[in-house]
Amino acid sequence: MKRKMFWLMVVILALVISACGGGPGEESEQTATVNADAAETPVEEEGSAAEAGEDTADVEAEKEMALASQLVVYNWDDYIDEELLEIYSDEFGVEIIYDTFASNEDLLAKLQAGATGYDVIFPSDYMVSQMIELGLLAEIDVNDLENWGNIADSMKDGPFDPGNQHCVPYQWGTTGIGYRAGDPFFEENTPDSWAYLFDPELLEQYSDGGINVLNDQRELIGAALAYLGYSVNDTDRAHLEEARDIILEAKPYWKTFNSEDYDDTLLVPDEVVLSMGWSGDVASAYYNTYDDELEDGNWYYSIPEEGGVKWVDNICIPAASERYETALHFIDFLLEAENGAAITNYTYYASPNEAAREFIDPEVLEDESIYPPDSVFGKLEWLSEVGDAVFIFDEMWTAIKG
Ligand code: N2P
Repeated sequence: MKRKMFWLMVVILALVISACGGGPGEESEQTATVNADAAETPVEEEGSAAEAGEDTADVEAEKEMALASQLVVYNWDDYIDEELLEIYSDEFGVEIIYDTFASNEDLLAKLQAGATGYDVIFPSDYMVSQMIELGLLAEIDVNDLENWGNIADSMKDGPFDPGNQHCVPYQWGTTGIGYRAGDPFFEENTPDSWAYLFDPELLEQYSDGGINVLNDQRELIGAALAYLGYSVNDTDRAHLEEARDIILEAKPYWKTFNSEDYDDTLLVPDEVVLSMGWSGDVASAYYNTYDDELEDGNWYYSIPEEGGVKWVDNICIPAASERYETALHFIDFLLEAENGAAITNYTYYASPNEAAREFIDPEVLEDESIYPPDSVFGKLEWLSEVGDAVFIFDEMWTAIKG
């Protein structure tokens, strides 16, 4: 399903490169690096639609006229059907500069380093609270969003952003283990425990085939904490050191730390036999290796019995954005039912958009690795902000990656 979009990505790439005047040398294949320079692009004046008068058509027209000519969107890798960006650009005449990040911490570091060019970002739950505290997010009023009613009530008003005063939910999912179904070892053994990532005795048996772990500190340390029987949000230094130590013991058995393109570059081409992974990325590897005759794909997903992480990613506007109205307009566009469905049909992550359900592929809605049953969902924890313990997590992570 993803491949058919290839031509489109070529078009978008051309668009992005031209927007960046040829682009800096550090551009990745599909995205352009956007930095503080983006803020130097002249921003068209944005006005309030309400000023236009009572007539709705006038208000609509005024809204469109008020849109900026460019919008800089910063998202997780491979996390939107890029055809939507093209549609938005064509329909509203807003050029979209699209860039991706690998983890919440990378996103935070970028904003803290003073990158002011970004207009729309997609942090996870715990990072939303952290960013609110740091004053990095603009406030929004969900009543300004025509499509806010499309979002399921159960996904509104999360504890990380009470009243959705800053962000709206984008996609949600879980963290678990992807494994190659046809591998002889996994035909006999289902990796239903984090031991498959951390126990050297088990690792000895299949690590030759290759193992990938997420290059994400809260996720990897969280998995180790869950394996040890602690909460994924534990902040006790001794427990975090224990987690660091089992990670360091297992690390020699791991081939890669990749949380960006691992589904396409490691799972689909069978470069590994097991990977810590996010639900939609593993589901994507499953559907992208699907064999019509066998009626099966190569990659299965398992949520370890010790439990782990469930998460929700959000769409927010950085406080430093100079294109607030346009960013809000784009967010509203993403909340349209058909667009919410297009995102899930592409990413294989679950949608918080209730109205989108009727447009989501039935196989996706029925797939329990994407929409887990309550019995599984209930034993998972949300990652929460850890306050000053963030420095202990950083310290452990430096030791792990060193
Ligand atoms: C998509 C990444 C999903 C984000 N490639 C996990 N929070």
